[in-house]
Formats: sequence, C-alpha cells, structure tokens
Amino acid sequence: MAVFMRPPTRTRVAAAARRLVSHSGPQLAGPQLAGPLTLHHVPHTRGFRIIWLCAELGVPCELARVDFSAEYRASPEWRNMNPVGKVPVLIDRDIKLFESGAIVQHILDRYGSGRLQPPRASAEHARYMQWSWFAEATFSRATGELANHKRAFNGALIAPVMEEMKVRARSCLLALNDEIAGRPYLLSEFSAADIMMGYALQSFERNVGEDLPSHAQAYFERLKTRPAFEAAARANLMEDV
Ligand SMILES: N[C@@H](CCC(=O)N[C@@H](CS)C(=O)NCC(=O)O)C(=O)O
Repeated sequence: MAVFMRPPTRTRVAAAARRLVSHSGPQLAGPQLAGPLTLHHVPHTRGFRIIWLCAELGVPCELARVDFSAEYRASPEWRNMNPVGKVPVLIDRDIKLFESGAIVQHILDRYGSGRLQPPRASAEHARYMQWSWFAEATFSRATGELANHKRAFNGALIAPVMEEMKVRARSCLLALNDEIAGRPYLLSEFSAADIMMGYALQSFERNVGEDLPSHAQAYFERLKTRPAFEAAARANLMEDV
C-alpha cells in the first residue's frame, strides 16, 4: 500500500455515491439521495476540480448552474456568494466557501478520511501544498488572465499583454514538464495536487492552445484516463442542470 493511502470510509451515502458516480457522473446524487455538498458552477471553469475530487472520493455533490454574465456576477445576490463575483462556490451545510483550492482542502479534510493527501507536516505534504498552490496561484493565474482578457477586451485584444501571459504560462508548463519526467504523478501516488494541476492543464489547452511538451502531455493523458476524471468531465458539461 502506498505511503498515504488509507482505506476509504464506507458510509452508506458514500458507497451509494460511488455507484452513482460510476454510472452517471458525480452530480447525480438525485433528490432521493441528496448529498450535503452543493457546488455553484459554470462548465469548463475551476469547479471542475471539485467535481473531479468528489468523483474520486465517492462524495455526492450536486451542481447548481451560475449565470456567468458580467451583470449577474456583479449583482448583490452573487456578490453575497462570492465577494469578487467569481466561480466556484461550495455550500456544505454550515459553510460557504469560495477559492477552488480551499474547497478541495476542505472536502479532503472533512470527507477524505486521509485519502489523496499525504500526512500533515510530512515532507510529502509540503510538496503537496507547493504543487497545489503552484497549480492555482502561479500556473492557472497566467492562463486565467488570458481568459479574462479575452472576455474583457473581446475584439480588441492587446497583443503584448496576451503574449506576456502566454510566456508566463509556458514557463509554468516547462517547470511541470521537468518535474513530472520519469514519474506518473506529482507525488509518490495520485493526489489532490494532480487534481489542482489537471485543471491548470485544461486551462492551458483552452487558453494557450499549444502542444504540451512530452512529459506533461503523457501526464495529462494519464490523468484523463482515470474513471473519475471521465465521470467528472461528463458532469462538468451540466447538460441536465
Ligand atoms: N483563485 C480562484 C479563481 C477563481 C476564478 O478566477 N474563476 C473564474 C472561472 S474559472 C472566474 O470566475 N472568472 C471570472 C472573472 O474573473 O471575472 C479559485 O481558484 O477559485
């Protein structure tokens, strides 16, 4: 057994969710099996991390679609959910959370039973935090700003600004490529750091649109073949929400 893998908690709800996830995607807890989590989400955004994590853990998570128009995101209603008008937002009974990395960590800590993260304060946990934060604060920042720029300046893109953000994103990609050479995952086994990074690669693909270097490409393909990734990718489309 790998270093930080512990057996999953087999609560009735989690087990039922696991069956549902394998059939039809993690959001389909359904009214008769409503899980405690509600993710306010827009397809192809960072909420994918949460959907994928829930699918990996077998935790039921219902999806609520957010109107992504600038008007709605500026409304008092949505600002009450997220003070800067972004997605995702998670509601978990007594808690309302924004910031995808914080949401991932909260779900791991409350429902993960030790899965998908190394023991706290270990060297491996320090590396887990480093790559999780890198995936959002450094890598997805550059790719996300490309998306924001396209949305804000649609039709009048500022080429040097776009190029600067692409340079930053490529630099992150090369750092990942070096790190992942000769190993399947960022840590000694699959972890939530890979979930954080998987979205960064999706965002690079969508917003930069260039080929990945070989190790990063092989890593991305490896992530995509995980059954939970596939289930999450279907749920992410929100076709029935
Ligand atoms: N660091 C935040 C970033 C959230 C974020 O930028 N979300 C994007 C969608 S993936 C968004 O709402 N963009 C709209 C905007 O920035 O105006 C997180 O990880 O949740």
